[in-house]
Amino acid sequence: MAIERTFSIIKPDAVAKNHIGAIYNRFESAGLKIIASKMVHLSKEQAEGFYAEHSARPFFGALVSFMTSGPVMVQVLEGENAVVANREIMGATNPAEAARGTLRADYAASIDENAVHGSDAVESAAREIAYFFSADEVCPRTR
Ligand code: RTP
Ligand code: MG
Repeated sequence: MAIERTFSIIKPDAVAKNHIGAIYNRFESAGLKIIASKMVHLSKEQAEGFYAEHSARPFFGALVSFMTSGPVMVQVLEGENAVVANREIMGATNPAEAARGTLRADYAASIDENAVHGSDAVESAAREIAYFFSADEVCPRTR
Protein backbone atom coordinates (compact mmCIF):
# COMPACT_ATOMS: atom_id res chain seq x y z
CA MET A 1 0.00 0.00 0.00
CA ALA A 2 1.15 3.51 -0.82
CA ILE A 3 1.95 6.27 1.64
CA GLU A 4 -0.46 9.07 0.72
CA ARG A 5 -1.43 12.50 1.94
CA THR A 6 -4.98 13.69 2.41
CA PHE A 7 -6.55 16.98 3.42
CA SER A 8 -8.93 17.22 6.37
CA ILE A 9 -11.12 19.94 7.91
CA ILE A 10 -12.67 19.88 11.36
CA LYS A 11 -15.78 21.92 10.52
CA PRO A 12 -17.23 24.81 12.62
CA ASP A 13 -19.77 22.61 14.44
CA ALA A 14 -17.13 20.22 15.81
CA VAL A 15 -14.74 23.06 16.73
CA ALA A 16 -17.58 24.82 18.57
CA LYS A 17 -18.36 21.63 20.51
CA ASN A 18 -14.71 21.26 21.59
CA HIS A 19 -14.08 18.03 19.67
CA ILE A 20 -10.69 18.98 18.12
CA GLY A 21 -8.65 16.78 20.45
CA ALA A 22 -10.99 13.80 20.23
CA ILE A 23 -10.90 13.94 16.43
CA TYR A 24 -7.10 14.29 16.32
CA ASN A 25 -6.93 11.25 18.59
CA ARG A 26 -8.94 9.23 16.04
CA PHE A 27 -6.52 10.18 13.26
CA GLU A 28 -3.45 9.34 15.32
CA SER A 29 -4.91 6.13 16.74
CA ALA A 30 -5.54 4.95 13.17
CA GLY A 31 -1.89 5.56 12.29
CA LEU A 32 -2.39 8.77 10.32
CA LYS A 33 0.25 11.42 11.06
CA ILE A 34 -0.69 15.11 11.27
CA ILE A 35 2.02 16.79 9.19
CA ALA A 36 0.44 20.28 8.92
CA SER A 37 -2.25 22.00 10.96
CA LYS A 38 -3.78 25.41 11.62
CA MET A 39 -6.99 27.12 12.70
CA VAL A 40 -8.63 29.48 10.22
CA HIS A 41 -11.93 31.35 9.97
CA LEU A 42 -12.82 30.99 6.30
CA SER A 43 -13.97 34.00 4.30
CA LYS A 44 -16.98 33.59 2.00
CA GLU A 45 -14.58 33.67 -0.97
CA GLN A 46 -12.34 30.96 0.53
CA ALA A 47 -15.31 28.68 1.25
CA GLU A 48 -16.85 29.23 -2.20
CA GLY A 49 -13.51 28.48 -3.85
CA PHE A 50 -12.91 25.37 -1.79
CA TYR A 51 -16.35 23.91 -2.59
CA ALA A 52 -16.49 25.29 -6.18
CA GLU A 53 -17.38 21.82 -7.55
CA HIS A 54 -20.71 22.09 -5.69
CA SER A 55 -21.53 25.67 -6.79
CA ALA A 56 -24.58 24.63 -8.84
CA ARG A 57 -26.04 22.38 -6.13
CA PRO A 58 -29.11 23.55 -4.15
CA PHE A 59 -27.26 23.24 -0.82
CA PHE A 60 -24.29 25.42 -1.88
CA GLY A 61 -25.45 28.61 -0.13
CA ALA A 62 -26.13 26.78 3.13
CA LEU A 63 -22.78 24.96 2.86
CA VAL A 64 -20.83 28.21 2.45
CA SER A 65 -22.81 29.90 5.23
CA PHE A 66 -22.08 26.98 7.59
CA MET A 67 -18.39 26.74 6.70
CA THR A 68 -17.91 30.45 7.45
CA SER A 69 -19.95 30.39 10.69
CA GLY A 70 -16.90 29.88 12.93
CA PRO A 71 -13.27 28.77 12.92
CA VAL A 72 -12.19 25.44 11.45
CA MET A 73 -9.09 23.32 11.86
CA VAL A 74 -7.36 22.38 8.60
CA GLN A 75 -4.77 19.61 8.51
CA VAL A 76 -2.73 17.35 6.26
CA LEU A 77 -2.78 13.66 7.21
CA GLU A 78 -0.12 11.25 5.98
CA GLY A 79 -0.13 7.47 6.09
CA GLU A 80 -0.86 4.24 4.27
CA ASN A 81 -3.82 4.65 1.96
CA ALA A 82 -4.57 7.95 3.73
CA VAL A 83 -7.39 9.16 1.46
CA VAL A 84 -9.58 6.07 1.90
CA ALA A 85 -8.44 5.52 5.49
CA ASN A 86 -9.62 9.01 6.45
CA ARG A 87 -12.95 8.59 4.62
CA GLU A 88 -13.49 5.39 6.62
CA ILE A 89 -12.70 7.18 9.90
CA MET A 90 -15.16 9.96 8.91
CA GLY A 91 -18.12 7.79 7.88
CA ALA A 92 -20.91 8.60 5.42
CA THR A 93 -21.75 12.23 4.49
CA ASN A 94 -25.15 11.87 6.17
CA PRO A 95 -24.53 11.01 9.84
CA ALA A 96 -27.81 9.06 9.89
CA GLU A 97 -26.13 6.63 7.48
CA ALA A 98 -22.66 6.71 9.05
CA ALA A 99 -21.32 3.45 10.52
CA ARG A 100 -21.02 3.14 14.29
CA GLY A 101 -17.76 4.43 15.68
CA THR A 102 -17.12 6.84 12.81
CA LEU A 103 -16.57 10.56 13.39
CA ARG A 104 -19.81 11.58 11.73
CA ALA A 105 -21.83 9.00 13.68
CA ASP A 106 -20.32 10.25 16.93
CA TYR A 107 -19.97 14.01 16.37
CA ALA A 108 -22.21 15.16 13.48
CA ALA A 109 -25.78 16.40 13.92
CA SER A 110 -26.98 16.45 10.29
CA ILE A 111 -25.90 16.18 6.66
CA ASP A 112 -25.52 19.97 6.62
CA GLU A 113 -23.38 20.14 9.78
CA ASN A 114 -21.32 16.98 9.55
CA ALA A 115 -18.21 17.67 11.63
CA VAL A 116 -15.43 16.85 9.17
CA HIS A 117 -14.28 17.07 5.57
CA GLY A 118 -11.86 14.69 3.90
CA SER A 119 -10.51 14.65 0.35
CA ASP A 120 -12.20 12.09 -1.91
CA ALA A 121 -9.15 11.22 -4.09
CA VAL A 122 -5.38 11.64 -4.22
CA GLU A 123 -5.77 14.30 -6.92
CA SER A 124 -8.28 16.40 -4.97
CA ALA A 125 -6.11 15.98 -1.86
CA ALA A 126 -3.12 17.58 -3.62
CA ARG A 127 -5.29 20.49 -4.82
CA GLU A 128 -6.91 21.01 -1.41
CA ILE A 129 -3.58 20.84 0.47
CA ALA A 130 -2.15 23.52 -1.85
CA TYR A 131 -5.31 25.63 -1.34
CA PHE A 132 -4.52 26.00 2.38
CA PHE A 133 -0.83 25.28 2.93
CA SER A 134 2.41 26.54 1.42
CA ALA A 135 5.14 23.92 0.93
CA ASP A 136 7.08 25.12 3.99
CA GLU A 137 4.02 24.67 6.25
CA VAL A 138 3.96 20.91 5.59
CA CYS A 139 6.35 19.01 7.86
CA PRO A 140 6.96 15.38 6.88
CA ARG A 141 8.27 13.23 9.74
CA THR A 142 11.94 12.35 9.83
CA ARG A 143 11.50 10.14 12.89
P1 RTP B 1 -17.03 16.83 2.35
O1 RTP B 1 -16.67 17.22 0.94
O2 RTP B 1 -17.49 17.99 3.20
O3 RTP B 1 -15.95 15.99 2.98
O4 RTP B 1 -18.28 15.85 2.30
P2 RTP B 1 -18.51 14.63 1.34
O5 RTP B 1 -17.36 14.45 0.38
O6 RTP B 1 -18.88 13.46 2.18
O7 RTP B 1 -19.79 15.12 0.55
P3 RTP B 1 -19.89 16.06 -0.76
O8 RTP B 1 -20.76 15.36 -1.73
O9 RTP B 1 -18.53 16.49 -1.21
O10 RTP B 1 -20.69 17.31 -0.21
C1 RTP B 1 -20.05 18.37 0.47
C2 RTP B 1 -20.89 18.80 1.64
O11 RTP B 1 -22.10 19.34 1.17
C3 RTP B 1 -23.16 18.99 2.05
N1 RTP B 1 -24.17 18.23 1.34
N2 RTP B 1 -25.43 18.40 1.53
N3 RTP B 1 -28.26 18.21 1.41
C4 RTP B 1 -27.52 17.43 0.66
O12 RTP B 1 -28.00 16.63 -0.10
C5 RTP B 1 -26.08 17.56 0.72
N4 RTP B 1 -25.21 16.85 0.03
C6 RTP B 1 -23.99 17.29 0.41
C7 RTP B 1 -22.60 18.14 3.15
O13 RTP B 1 -22.40 18.94 4.29
C8 RTP B 1 -21.27 17.65 2.57
O14 RTP B 1 -20.33 17.42 3.59
MG1 MG C 1 -16.58 16.04 -0.77
